[in-house]
Amino acid sequence: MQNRVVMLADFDYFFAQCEELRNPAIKDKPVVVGVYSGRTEESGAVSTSNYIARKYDVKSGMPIFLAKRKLEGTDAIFFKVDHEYYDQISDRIMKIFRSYPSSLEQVSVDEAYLDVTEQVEGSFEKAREYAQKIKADIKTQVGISFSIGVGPNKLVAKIACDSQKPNGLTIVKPEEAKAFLAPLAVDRLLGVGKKTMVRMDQMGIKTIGDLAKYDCPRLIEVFGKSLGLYFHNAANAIDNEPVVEQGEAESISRIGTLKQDTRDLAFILQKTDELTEYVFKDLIERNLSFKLVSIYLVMVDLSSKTRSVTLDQPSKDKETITRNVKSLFEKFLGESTLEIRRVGVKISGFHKEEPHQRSLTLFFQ
Ligand code: DCP
Ligand code: CA
Ligand code: CA
Repeated sequence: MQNRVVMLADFDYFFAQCEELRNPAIKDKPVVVGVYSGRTEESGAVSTSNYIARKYDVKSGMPIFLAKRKLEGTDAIFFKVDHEYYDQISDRIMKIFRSYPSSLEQVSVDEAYLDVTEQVEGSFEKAREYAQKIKADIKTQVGISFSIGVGPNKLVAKIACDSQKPNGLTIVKPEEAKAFLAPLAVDRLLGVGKKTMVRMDQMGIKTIGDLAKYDCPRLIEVFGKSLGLYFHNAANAIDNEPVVEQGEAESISRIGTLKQDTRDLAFILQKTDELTEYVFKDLIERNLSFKLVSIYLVMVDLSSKTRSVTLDQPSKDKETITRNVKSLFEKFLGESTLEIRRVGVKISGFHKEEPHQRSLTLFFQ
């Protein structure tokens, strides 16, 4: 069997790069994009930042006030996340990816795998040119830069991509894959979290190379058959997962924080109406109808609850969402006495109206 050539493309500092794209003048300043909870000016967390801000040790997930402190005295610019805009940019890039005759698997808003084996006839040299062409095309057509990792499978492509950012192009040939992974810490492998890492450390396994050499039956004893085998294979750069387009999302949802904790229905519905707008927009774009409407709540004590209602008939209607969200909240408020902190709206149970629409569009592009 011919070896596969798999690429992972991961957009550079994505949300912040999108902001630079629409305000080119900020490109040489620290740029931070954050989610503001809306309670006070400063509360919230950093989603991402450009590489200039990263020099000041700003990191994703960090509280915004801390990022502000680290950037004190600079001309840093802070933005509120604008998912709608980032999704648009992402969709444009994914659409161009899909126009290349390779299989594509979008894994998140800023990441996709491409299997280009046939296009490059299994050659990693040709893969380099191919990757450069994709990068140049997107740069001219959309204006976004990204990093690409190329490897014999998804696992190696992903780690290759992470090893050189931003604007990286890292190629790991099949015969180099094991040696490429060997010196890296085990937690670079998907599925090795903190707990597993501690356990492996106790077993004398620190690097992926240590794991690759470790007795496989013993790994199975410790981690169970499927996980043990997965670890053994992954460490040996073996991964046969195909690149396949994911099915449509199974639900569409939005969550938001209320400006204050409350049990006031009108106040809550003001927020959920806003969330419903976004949910409904996604629904229209995907041309789906739904059969299930749910609400999600986080209470002041941080416990969370969901409530759902199944419709008699599939619906495509915004009013159906609004009406059911309202009655779910009315009912819920009658059952609980706690104040509510965060709320969410979700629709699911999708029916697709025209199942072939997408492949047809692809065909006629
Ligand atoms: N993101 C977020 N909160 C996090 C991590 C990420 O909201 N804790 C969002 C913002 C990022 C996007 O997801 O732009 C993609 O995440 P990545 O991990 O790929 O990070 P970036 O694209 O920002 O940077 P990099 O250049 O390191 O890929
Ligand atoms: Ca990224
Ligand atoms: Ca990413």
